[in-house]
Amino acid sequence: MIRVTLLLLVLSPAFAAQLPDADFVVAPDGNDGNPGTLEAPFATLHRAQEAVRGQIAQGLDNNVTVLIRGGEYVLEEPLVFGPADSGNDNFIARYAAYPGETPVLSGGRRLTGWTQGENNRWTLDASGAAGGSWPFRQLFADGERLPRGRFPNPPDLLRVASVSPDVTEITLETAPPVADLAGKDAELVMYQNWSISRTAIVSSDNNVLKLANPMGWIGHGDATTASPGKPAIIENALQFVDQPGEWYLDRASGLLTYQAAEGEDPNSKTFIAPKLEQLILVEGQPENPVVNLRFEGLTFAHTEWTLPPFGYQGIQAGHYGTTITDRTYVLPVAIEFTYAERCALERCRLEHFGGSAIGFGQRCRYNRVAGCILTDIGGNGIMTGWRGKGRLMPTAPGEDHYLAADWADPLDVPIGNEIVANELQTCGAVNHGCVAIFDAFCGGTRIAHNVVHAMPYTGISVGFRWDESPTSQRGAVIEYNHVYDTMRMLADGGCLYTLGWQPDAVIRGNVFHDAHRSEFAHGGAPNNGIFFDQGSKGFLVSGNTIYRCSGGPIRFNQTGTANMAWEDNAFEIGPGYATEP
Ligand SMILES: [Ca+2]
Repeated sequence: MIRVTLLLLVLSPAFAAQLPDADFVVAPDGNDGNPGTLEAPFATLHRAQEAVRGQIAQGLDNNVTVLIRGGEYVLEEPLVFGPADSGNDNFIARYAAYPGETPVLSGGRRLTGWTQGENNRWTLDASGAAGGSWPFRQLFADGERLPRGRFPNPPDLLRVASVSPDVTEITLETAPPVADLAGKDAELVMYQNWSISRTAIVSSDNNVLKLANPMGWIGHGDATTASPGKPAIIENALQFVDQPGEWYLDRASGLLTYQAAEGEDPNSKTFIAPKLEQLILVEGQPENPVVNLRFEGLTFAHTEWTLPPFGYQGIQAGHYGTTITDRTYVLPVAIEFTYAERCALERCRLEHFGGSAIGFGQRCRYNRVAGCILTDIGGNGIMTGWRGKGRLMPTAPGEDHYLAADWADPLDVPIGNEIVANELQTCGAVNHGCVAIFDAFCGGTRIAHNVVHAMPYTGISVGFRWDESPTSQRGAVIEYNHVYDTMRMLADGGCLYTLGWQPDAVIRGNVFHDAHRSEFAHGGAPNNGIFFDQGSKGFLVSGNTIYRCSGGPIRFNQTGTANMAWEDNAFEIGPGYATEP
């Protein structure tokens, strides 16, 4: 009986056409000249967006749904959704995977045509890739991130012997096997205490490297700046391509070199180099937000991240700058929301990104990320209070500009956004001082039921003001999350990290464990289940279980137990069990 029903479903086009609730359908083998039906689908999301706009312009009297068939959709440029693409108070504009299928929206380009050389080294002319040559910094094969040619090979690291006063000349304890790295696009990567730095190497004389810019965020002492003893690696020289998986792009010629394993044929794999930095921008206007726009069941993949002109001098949690007195920046997000309300990403998969993944910026309210999987993200995973755009308060002369700045207009404070039941892993894959979930200068963000793991630094970071001064950050609810296997590489963090005064904030029912201490982390500060850093105040800490963290369950810096309310927690399990920090 069941078999007969299924056969009918498959064989009856009329019935099949009625089965999914769709106004428009997109398929990889569709055609934008088609009407966008199941039988004659569109080919591009851009065309579907135009069709949806037409319906919205006439006034929605129902939800409008685009169903996207399985397969790959290569985006030529980011998809931009504005007020003309908005649902309304009663109805939703929805872009969803066709039931049971996996559409992939990719910012990358396939690279094909490898030629075998000696010693399992293969080359490919990447200048012929669709859209021409571009200096990509990430490369993926069959769903795996491939490392740029690196010295030394993991797990080995270099160590800094000495640093010039202007921090542009680094002497290493060991010389790399190339006498002069001039003209090779090589980059020094340094593991600072809780951040990393990436700076172009101009030239070298054995173990003495001359850099294009000062190595670190200058003016904050040794913690974020190159100093003796710091671990480092050199990335991106052809001579360092000597391990299976390593690669090098000659930016001038477009020649890509890849080291295959014995017996591996790269022509049997799918190589993708990302071209776009962003995939989706949802951009409302202050008095005309984008509302009720939803993305469901989609896979977003392959974004590029470009090294800033002064290098990446990490400060904390995906923020970077040059010196403590100059302005600071935040990594771009692949999926960016500004002036958006009640929008959602549900059951989506986000993977292989160069920068950060999802950001909710100014005046984002009651939006939701639920049931999504984020993996292999170069920067932060999900950010509420992403301040890459929007007007921020001026800061006093001599202070760090923008880093700890609140929104200039109180109406811009993101309110009531939810991050629920997502799995986030391997964020910070490129810039290792990044976190899975970041929340700052927001009202009432709910971060609940998420699983966060395999992190190089902290899992969840809440608040971004380094003292007890009042800010818009209040009422965050961090509950029922499972955060573990954090602090694999860097120091001075934990499963949950907090800063500043956060009235009505709640940390409830979480399970935090295995915040490690990496063997090579530089700097003495330990790693914990919860690290309440400078000015942390106003939290109810209730019903949490925290165990097996290298620096103990709880740590305070420039705050203390009296600034929180505590009830019914278990700090350590087994013989170490305690109810108080
Ligand atoms: Ca190597």
